[in-house]
Amino acid sequence: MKRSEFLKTLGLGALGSLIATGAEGAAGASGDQQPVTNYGASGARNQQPVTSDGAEGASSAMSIGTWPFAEHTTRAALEAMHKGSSALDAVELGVKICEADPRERSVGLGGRPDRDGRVTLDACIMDHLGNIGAVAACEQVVHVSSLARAVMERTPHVMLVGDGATQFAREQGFPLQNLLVPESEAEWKKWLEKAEYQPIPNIENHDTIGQLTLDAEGRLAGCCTTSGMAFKMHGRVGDSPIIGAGLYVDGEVGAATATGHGEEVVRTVGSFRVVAAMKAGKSPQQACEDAVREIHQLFVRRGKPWADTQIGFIAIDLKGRVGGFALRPGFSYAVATAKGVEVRPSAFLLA
Ligand code: SD4
Repeated sequence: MKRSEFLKTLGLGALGSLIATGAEGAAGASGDQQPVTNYGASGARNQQPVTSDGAEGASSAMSIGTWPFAEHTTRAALEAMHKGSSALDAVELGVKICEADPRERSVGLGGRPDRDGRVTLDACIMDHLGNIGAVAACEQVVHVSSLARAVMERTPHVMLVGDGATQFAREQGFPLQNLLVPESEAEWKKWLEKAEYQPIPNIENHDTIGQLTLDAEGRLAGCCTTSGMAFKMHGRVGDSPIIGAGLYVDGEVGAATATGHGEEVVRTVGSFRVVAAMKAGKSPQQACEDAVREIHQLFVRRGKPWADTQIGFIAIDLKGRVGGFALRPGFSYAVATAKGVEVRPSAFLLA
């Protein structure tokens, strides 16, 4: 199956067509694809932060999360905070819904396997005080977000990987189970037919959940959890469990999280970059846009193609302002406030 057809089968028809018409690889090293900030098909700036002045959210709980499935996870987090949960408890509760859902094939149970057919999960969690925990390349544990939190709260360390993470999970009473569902196994077997053994990022394989919460007491928290890039090399770790890359929270400023091609986000310490920009006075929206532009500029400087790549950031600040921005079309994120829950198509840099 051609890549463009594969994309279509995954519901990314427009992207498949784009690639089919030769857009794939058309830009990149030559730098002939100029960045144009896109705010929607009309070209109008249709992606505004929840408020431009930060009036909303200053004293009420809210949550944002990557991709449409965050509609449910942010709603759950918000409801939990309305009942008194802390931002940290709420963000964990939210992402666990996604981890437990076998239909979400990029997070937790049902996540797509690596090229050896093994489902390995990455996650990290951070609170407003700079407490952090992470697990990477962890097998057999559905709720790696909770395991990351256990690393944060019950060990002297900040990250456990591979067998060590699973061993810790066992010791802590986490149930161990097979995470490979038949649908993911079938997809992997299909992939094996061609088995392109290059670690090429497959934009069709995105969908990590990064979620951020702000509670009524002004505490921020964030969590990022994923099965990583589908059919990655065994042992590969992306940005999602790396504090500063896939997630960063500064309790005095704001928080950011990333999705997409993890290698590029690690290279640029993406989420920290977004929070640092907010600390320097940028709005969450401006900070996300700056980070994506800087990533794009680095692609150009390195002479690397970006046509096959997707990267998205979302951010929130202490005023309750939010932002989201992506390199390419197709990214969306959910925003849950007292006014309701809304899934927003993200603005993007390159058509
Ligand atoms: C990774 N950032 O492992 C993750 C994958 C992802 O949208 O977010 N895809 O690189």
